[in-house]
Amino acid sequence: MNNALTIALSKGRIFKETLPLLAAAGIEPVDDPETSRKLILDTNQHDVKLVIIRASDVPTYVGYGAADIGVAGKDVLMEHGGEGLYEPLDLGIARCRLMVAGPVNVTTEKSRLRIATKYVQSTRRYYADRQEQVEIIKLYGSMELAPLVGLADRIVDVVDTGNTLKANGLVPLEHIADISSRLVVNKAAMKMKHARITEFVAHLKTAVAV
Ligand code: PRT
Ligand code: MG
Repeated sequence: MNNALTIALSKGRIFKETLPLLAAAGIEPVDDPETSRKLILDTNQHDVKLVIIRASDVPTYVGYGAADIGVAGKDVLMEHGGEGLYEPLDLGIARCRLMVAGPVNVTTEKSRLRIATKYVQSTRRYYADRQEQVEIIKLYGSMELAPLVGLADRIVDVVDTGNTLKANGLVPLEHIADISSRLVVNKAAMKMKHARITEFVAHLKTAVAV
């Protein structure tokens, strides 16, 4: 029986904050993704591999079963929709807030605001719930620039310290959701490798609790 585990992670804050949790489950990567160019990292366990991918691709890899398990921000999961995924555990890491932000001291009288964001689905849902008509402009990054050059009236982005908003003359205006990273598991893998995955989840749950 194939009981090997492939775990999908993104570089940067998620990788860094997931490392101690993996260590609690007895898993330690052999290479550091920040210095290695490898996209598949071996670990101290011969049948556990880490695949290093873009944060927004994690639900796709896990949903299709190319990875059994992954770690993804709730912001990313809300956009993806969660098809083919279980979300058994809030890891409480990479915390931030999904917010509407805009320029200081600007009162917009427009009937239809333009909102720049990479979070199109969450933005659409947020304004639909409030029955506000907005025009959504999809961007892939540097959302803070959009209001500065007249591309949009507001942005929807994740905010941690708020320093990036501040540095660009923007302020947080409305809170949409609290965000943290979640463990996601492929639904078929959960059946096929049930004992192994439940044991792994239990180790992480204990590590998160401390
Ligand atoms: O970079 P890439 O395009 O590959 O993907 P990504 O930006 O989604 O990945 P990454 O690694 O930057 O973020 C992964 C996850 O971390 C996100 O999906 C969030 O769930 C979570 N997270 C937590 C954050 C932040 N905090 C955060 N501050 N993601 C992004 N940011 C950005 C923020 O938008 C701002 O531009 O970091 C910048 C600094 O934030 P401030 O508020 O501290 O200035
Ligand atoms: Mg980033």
